[in-house]
Amino acid sequence: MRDVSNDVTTVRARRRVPAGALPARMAYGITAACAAVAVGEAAAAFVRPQAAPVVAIGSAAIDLAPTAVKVWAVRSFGTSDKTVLLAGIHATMGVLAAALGPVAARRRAATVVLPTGFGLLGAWAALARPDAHPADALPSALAALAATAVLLLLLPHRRPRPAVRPSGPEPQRHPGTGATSTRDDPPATPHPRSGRRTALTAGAVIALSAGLAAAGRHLADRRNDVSEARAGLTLPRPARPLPPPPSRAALPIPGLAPLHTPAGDFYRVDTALTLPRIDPRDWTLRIHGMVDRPVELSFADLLALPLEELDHTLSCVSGEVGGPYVGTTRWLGASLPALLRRAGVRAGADQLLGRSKDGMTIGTPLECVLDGRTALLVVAMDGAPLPVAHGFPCRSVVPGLYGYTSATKWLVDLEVTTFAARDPYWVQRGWDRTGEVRTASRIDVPAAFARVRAGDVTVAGTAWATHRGVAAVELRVDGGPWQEAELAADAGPDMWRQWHHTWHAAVPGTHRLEVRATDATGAVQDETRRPPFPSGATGWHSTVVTVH
Ligand SMILES: Nc1nc2c(c(=O)[nH]1)N[C@H]1C(S)=C(S)[C@@H](COP(=O)(O)O)O[C@H]1N2
Ligand SMILES: [Mo]
Repeated sequence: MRDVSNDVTTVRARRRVPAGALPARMAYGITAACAAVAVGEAAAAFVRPQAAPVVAIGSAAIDLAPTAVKVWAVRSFGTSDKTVLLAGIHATMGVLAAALGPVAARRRAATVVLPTGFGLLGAWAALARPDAHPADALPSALAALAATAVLLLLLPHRRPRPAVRPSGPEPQRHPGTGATSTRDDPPATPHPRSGRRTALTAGAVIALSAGLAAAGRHLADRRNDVSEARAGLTLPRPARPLPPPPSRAALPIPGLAPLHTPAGDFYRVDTALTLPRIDPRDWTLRIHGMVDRPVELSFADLLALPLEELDHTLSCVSGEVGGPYVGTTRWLGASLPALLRRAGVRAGADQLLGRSKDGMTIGTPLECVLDGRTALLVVAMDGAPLPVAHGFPCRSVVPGLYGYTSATKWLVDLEVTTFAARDPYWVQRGWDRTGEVRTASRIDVPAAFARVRAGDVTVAGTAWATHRGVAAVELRVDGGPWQEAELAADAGPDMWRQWHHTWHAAVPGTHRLEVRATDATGAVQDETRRPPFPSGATGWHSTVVTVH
């Protein structure tokens, strides 16, 4: 017969093995999470990058986030919003995994249940993507299996409890919390396995995971690399080349945003956590819906069409007054209205719905596309094929509208439809259907909070009322009378317009400069301060400078 007291001693002796067990178990939970993420990434390299569990969960979070959160994220983190989101997901997983370790050590079922929960969440998120296919669930499933396997490998195994509970001291309760201390309520009787050996195993798992994740990323990049295809593209010459803008459209004032934004500096706003990489040889565009003759184009077909150039200022509805989400470039593309005429738009249609490779939908009022403005299926900006981040190989551009209602990147499908039948992505989230660009103006020089010497001070900036054009810009100091600024030469209504003004700054101290523009219809820029949601920010940009 077993000696009960002896048994207790054995248990006590074994309890010393996982000394500092809690931190170790937390670390093992995190190790399991690392393995899961790595396996998920590696598997996604074979399926597709968007199917990696963390990316899929992040994309779902972007789609589900309330508008207020999205606006806040764009405002607070700008173009780094996606990095911040992914970091947040990894951090959350780290915390959950650290909790998982100790729980799984106590409750064996947790080694299966919790990773399965994570796997189901990832699989659901991956399958909920608009362009999902069943294999997208695979990386999450394998990730969950990896987590379970690692937990089983690292955590102490529970042994059958002795039939008679040893009559040891009563478990102590921590004062106030009611929680029982782990020391007195051992969840599991660990194998007499050396803590050091387990730690080594965990280290090996982490090293393997890092290697696997790096290999997965490398493979995914190689499998999805379109840089060669992009570099190998020869752009046809435009059938209707645009003359260069008048030289006096660009003012030589240091600190003023250049008339044409270099492609590398062009703002980027989209919901894509992984950039869609489309080989132009695999690209097709379907034009269908309420048309007489649906059209399907290959990329070669597109390049064979007469291409046009357009100097145009693209801006984002999420931009704050005076903010940076605006840029000007020379686009090259095929005429969108010409293609729509070829397809034959049926009566009653009022929306052109663009769909991107990653399932984004952007709806443009059809009348804006067909009213004579230069609406393009763009293949190049700034003299080179579209960068991947800006929609390679093809995007739409319709002057006069914010990007979210006109500028579908990675465009693969155009449906002629009605607003009654379909709400595009942003409209479903409460944003305005039309997205007409509001008149805006910005002071670039002097920079905010600059210190300037008393005397003549150059004030300069830019103003845009895209597609209507800018007729006047005025400036005032400390709420005084409005003074007309001098406009640079007009480079067309679809472009922003630079302006400058000489301010006789006589009085030392802090001064507030304000700007407002008037568009070519004679409407003065709206003074009311409104946030970007739901139809674009309004209000006058102001800046504070100190004269000394
Ligand atoms: N596929 C896709 N296209 C998109 C978006 C997106 O999220 N996905 N964002 C739109 C928005 S809100 C803007 S302002 C412009 C920005 O274009 P850019 O990133 O080239 O500056 O792209 C538009 N096209
Ligand atoms: Mo936007």
